[in-house]
Amino acid sequence: MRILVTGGAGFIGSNFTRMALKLNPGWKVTVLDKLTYAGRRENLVEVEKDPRFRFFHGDICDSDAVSLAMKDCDAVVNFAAETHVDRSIHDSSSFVRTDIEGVRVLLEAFREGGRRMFLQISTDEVYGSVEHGRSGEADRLDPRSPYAASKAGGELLAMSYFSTYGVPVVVTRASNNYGPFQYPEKLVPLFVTNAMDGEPLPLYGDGLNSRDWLFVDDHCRALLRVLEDSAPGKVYNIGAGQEHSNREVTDLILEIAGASRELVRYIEDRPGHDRRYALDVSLLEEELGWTAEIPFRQGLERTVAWYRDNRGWWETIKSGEFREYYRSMYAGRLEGSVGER
Ligand code: NAD
Ligand code: TDX
Repeated sequence: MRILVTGGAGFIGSNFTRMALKLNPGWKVTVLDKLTYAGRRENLVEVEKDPRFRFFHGDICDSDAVSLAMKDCDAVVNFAAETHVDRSIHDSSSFVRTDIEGVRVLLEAFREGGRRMFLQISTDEVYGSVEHGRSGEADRLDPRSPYAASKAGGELLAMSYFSTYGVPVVVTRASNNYGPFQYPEKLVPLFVTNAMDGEPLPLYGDGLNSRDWLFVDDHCRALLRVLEDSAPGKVYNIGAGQEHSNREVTDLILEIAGASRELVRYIEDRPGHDRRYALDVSLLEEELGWTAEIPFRQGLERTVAWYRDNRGWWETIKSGEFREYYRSMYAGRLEGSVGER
């Protein structure tokens, strides 16, 4: 099988590419990536010399680039997206463009081919905030940030190609991922690297919003199961059932990294901040026999160890474009912040 992995130079896409090539000697992987601020060629250095791997630098909204990269591919796994909620609140234009229009361009090219599967990577954020219980695949979508709304648009468009043209689309909705190679704008890598540098850990609001944490390898294994055995038209939740408030995540990071609680700062909340996400993953477990294997503490220990061993990777990022992003996002709010409650 030759797979096109779009967004393969990002966090989950690069972990998936490495795992797919390692576990499937007969597979070939083509990556198409625009290399935005979040995409990095060095994330793929481990597979760079593998003859089964090839890389195209291009945009999923560019139909010529997409046709070229998709040539000879049996399946597409679309990770390519703008992915950070805070950035989408500041400016949603690139989110609508990549996360919806980009999906349309991919689907149009895919339709021509008689190919096996179009796997659209979506998110638990499409369900919106769930105060009680767990979201099931048939639940109503209620996206509440521009990021979540764009992702919902992308997956609904993909599913419409299944209903209308019989394109073999499958959608997966994963919970919050963490692990090696995550760009340090997201909670876990930001707090791990700030803790290592003795910088403040800026918790939004009361720090009691909670997420369902999934180690990236568990997510990638689930996606391989879906690629192998899912029927077209299916939607699967992917989560580990490991729910923790942001305060709990912060405490564990501080403990594992050996940093002081005095670094914790409570800052002004994210607008429209979803209180809780939690997924029912029984469909994936029952139909495809997948379960999450990595407990949260173990995954976080592996993550902290990776950031400790790969300081150069994140120091390069944090000294570039990121510096201005961080200043504009956090400087004012940190001025009015309070310490441990
Ligand atoms: P990321 O931001 O680390 O990587 C995104 C990648 O997409 C980057 O390599 C970037 O260069 C590329 N990209 C962006 N726009 C592009 C375009 N127009 N054309 C081609 N490439 C483009 O993201 P991630 O955390 O690895 O997320 C991957 C996918 O998984 C996304 O679709 C995201 O919505 C979804 N997801 C992420 C999480 C999470 O917790 N990180 C959870 C659920 C779902
Ligand atoms: O500085 C911070 N302080 C803070 O308290 C940051 C960056 C985050 N938070 C909070 C907000 C959330 O409650 O931590 C939680 C996690 O935040 P993010 O890492 O920004 O993730 P989230 O908004 O939950 O979205 C993530 O999971 C679903 C990914 O970014 C999405 O791409 C994915 O679809």
